[in-house]
Amino acid sequence: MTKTARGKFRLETFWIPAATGEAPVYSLALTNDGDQPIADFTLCVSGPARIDPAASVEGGQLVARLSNHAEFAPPEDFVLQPGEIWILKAHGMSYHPKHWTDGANAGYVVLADRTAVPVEVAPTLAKGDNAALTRGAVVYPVPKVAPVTVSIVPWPETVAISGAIAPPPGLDPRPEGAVAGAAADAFAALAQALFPVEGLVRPVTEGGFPVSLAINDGFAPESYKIRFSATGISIAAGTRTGLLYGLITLGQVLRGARQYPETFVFPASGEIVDAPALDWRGVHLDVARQFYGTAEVAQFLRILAWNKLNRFHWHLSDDEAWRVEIDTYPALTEVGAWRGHGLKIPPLLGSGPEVTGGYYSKAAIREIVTLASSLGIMVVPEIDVPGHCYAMLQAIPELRDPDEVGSYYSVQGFPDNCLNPVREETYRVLETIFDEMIELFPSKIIHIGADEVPLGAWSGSPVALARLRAVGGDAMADAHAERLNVVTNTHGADEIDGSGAAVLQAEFLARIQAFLASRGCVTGGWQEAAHGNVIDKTRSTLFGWRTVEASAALAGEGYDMVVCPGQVYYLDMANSQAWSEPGASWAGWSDPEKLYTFDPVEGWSDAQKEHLLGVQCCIWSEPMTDRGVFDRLVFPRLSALAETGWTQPERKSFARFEALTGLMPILYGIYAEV
Ligand code: TNX
Repeated sequence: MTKTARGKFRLETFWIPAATGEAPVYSLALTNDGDQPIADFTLCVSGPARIDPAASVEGGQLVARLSNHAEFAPPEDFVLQPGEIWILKAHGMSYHPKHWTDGANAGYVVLADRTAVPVEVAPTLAKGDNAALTRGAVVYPVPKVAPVTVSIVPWPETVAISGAIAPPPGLDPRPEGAVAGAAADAFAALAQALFPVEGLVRPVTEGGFPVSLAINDGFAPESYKIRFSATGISIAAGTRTGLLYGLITLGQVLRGARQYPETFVFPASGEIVDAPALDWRGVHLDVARQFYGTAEVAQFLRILAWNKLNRFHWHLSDDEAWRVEIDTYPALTEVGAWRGHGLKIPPLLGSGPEVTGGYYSKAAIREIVTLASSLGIMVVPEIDVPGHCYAMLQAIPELRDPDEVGSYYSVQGFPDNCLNPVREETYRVLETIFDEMIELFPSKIIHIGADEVPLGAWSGSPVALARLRAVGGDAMADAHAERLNVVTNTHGADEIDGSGAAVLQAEFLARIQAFLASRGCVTGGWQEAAHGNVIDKTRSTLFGWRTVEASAALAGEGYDMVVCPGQVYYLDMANSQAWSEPGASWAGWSDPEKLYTFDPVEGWSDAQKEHLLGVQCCIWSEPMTDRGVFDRLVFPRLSALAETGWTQPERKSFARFEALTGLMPILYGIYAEV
C-alpha cells in the first residue's frame, strides 16, 4: 500500500486559557486529508504538555500515557472519512500550557495493522492571543554610538586604551614557548570554526597584525593583559587559558572595529587588564530530552569559550534517554538512546514515530573532552540518579526490586523511575558505570543528579520499606507505604525533605559519594542532595536551582554552591509571558535584561559568599524541538550569564551589553524575522 493510499493527516491543537473566562480546555483536531476512510485507529501525540491521568476526554479516550506521550482512541465504530475532522477535548492538564511550544508538536496515527503514519502538526494556538509565533534569536543591532569604543563581551576588569589605528584584516599570533604555542593553536582553530570566512588569524604576508604571546609570572589562572601599540600587540598571562582569553578579547575587538568602523575602534595604544569575578562560569546542556550530535556540542563549546565560560555541565541521562556509551551495559544505549513508535521508550517531547535519538560513543566523548580542555573548559558529566531513571530502567530492568508492586509517579509523569537504593545490584551496576565514566572525564567531578525523587518513590518495594523501618522507624515506614499509587505531584516537584523517600535517598547518596570519593572524585548534585545532610561537604558541589535564599542557606551550612536559580538562569524558561514566545514557564520568565541585572547572591552574608563557586545557566531542552527555538531561548541570555560570571558587579552595564551582544555568535544562526 502506498503512503497516499493509507492517508494523510493534519493535526491542529488549541488551548483555551482560564484567563478567557471559559473553562480551560485543550482540543486536538485531526483532519483526514487522504482519500481513504480510517477506522479502528488511534492518535498519538507528544510535546511538553501532559494530559493528566485523571483528565476527562470528550470525543474519545486516553488509552495510554507516558509523561507527555498520549494515545487517544475514538469512540467504538468511529470512522474518519476523507475531508472530515475528529475533535478531542481534554479537560485536565498536568499544568496549563502558557506558550506555543507547550502543546503537541509531533503526532502520528496508528492504523488497525499497528503501522504508524506521521501527522503534520501545526503549532498549538491559544484563544485570546493571535500574535505571530516567534522563533530564532532576537536581533540586537549594533548602534551607531555605543557606550564604549571597543566591543568586548564579557566586559574586562580595566580597559585603558587610547587612539585608533585602521583595523588590520587579521592577527598573526607569535607565541614564545610551547604553552603559548598551544594557546595560539587553540585560538586559530576556534576563530576558524566560529568565523570561517573572516580570516581572523592570518600570516603577516596576508596583512596579519603581529601579536606576541608570552607566559609570565604574577597572573591569576584565567587573567591576562593586552598591551596595544601601533606596531604590534603583546599578550601576557600565567596560563594557556589566560593567553587564549587575551586572544579572544583581541579577536572581539578586531571584529567589532572591522564590521562596525563607525562605532568601534582598534586601539593605537593602552592596556586591557582582565580577570574573572567568579571561578565557575557554567552552562548546562540537557542532551537527554533532545539529542545534540557531537558536531553541535563541539560548536556549542566554542561559543562558550568565546564568552569565557569555563564549565560544561553535560546532562547525559534522564527519564527520556541515556546518551553515553558504557561497554559493560550496551543495553543502556541500544535501548535507552532511542525513542519511537513500538520502542521501549515511546516518542516524547516532539519526537515522531520514526526512530530518533542517538548517543555519544566513547571516541566522541574523548573528542569533546579534548576540545573542551583546549578551550579552557572543564566538562562535568551528569548521570542523574536515583530519580529521572526511566530510560535506564527500561534498559536494565533488573535495577528494580523484582518484588516491587504498584506505582509512584515523577513530576514529569514517569512511573517508577528511581533506582532502588537498598539492593546491592544497584551499586554494582552504578559503580561499574561510574568507573567507565571516570576514565573518560578527567575533571574528577561527577554530577549524580539527585533531583526530584518523587515523594512516593519505592513505596511498593518490600526491601526498601524494610530498610526504612530499620533506619526511620515504624511510623515513617507505614506512612511511606501509604504513598503507593498516590499521584502527588502533578503540579510541581514534590518537596520530599524529611520524608521516607528522602531518608532512603540519603542512604543512597552517602554510599555513592563515598564510592566517588574513593576514586578521588568530587560529587556534584542538585540541591536536593543535601536532604538528610549526609554527603561530605568537603567533597561535594551543590547546584542551587530553587531560590537565592535556599542557596544562601545551603552555603551557610557549608556546602560549596554553584547557583542557577530556575526563575532566571533556566534558559528553557520563555523570554516573556506571551503565548507567542517559545519555552516553558513553571519557574518564571526572564528576558535578557532581567537575567543580566539579576543578583544571584542578593542578601548573602560574607560567610555564605565564601561557599559561592559561581553561576551557571541550565539549558533544559524539553521545549527545544526545533533549532530556531534553541537559538531564541539561549541567545543572548547565555552571554548575559557569561558577563554576570566574569565582570565585577560594579562594572556591569546592560546598555553596554545590549550594544555589543549582537556581535556574539549563536549556535544555529537562526534569527527572528524582524
Ligand atoms: C526541573 S530542576 C528539572 C528538570 C527539568 C526542568 C525543566 C531540576 C534539577 N530538574 O528535570 O528538565 O525542571 O525546567
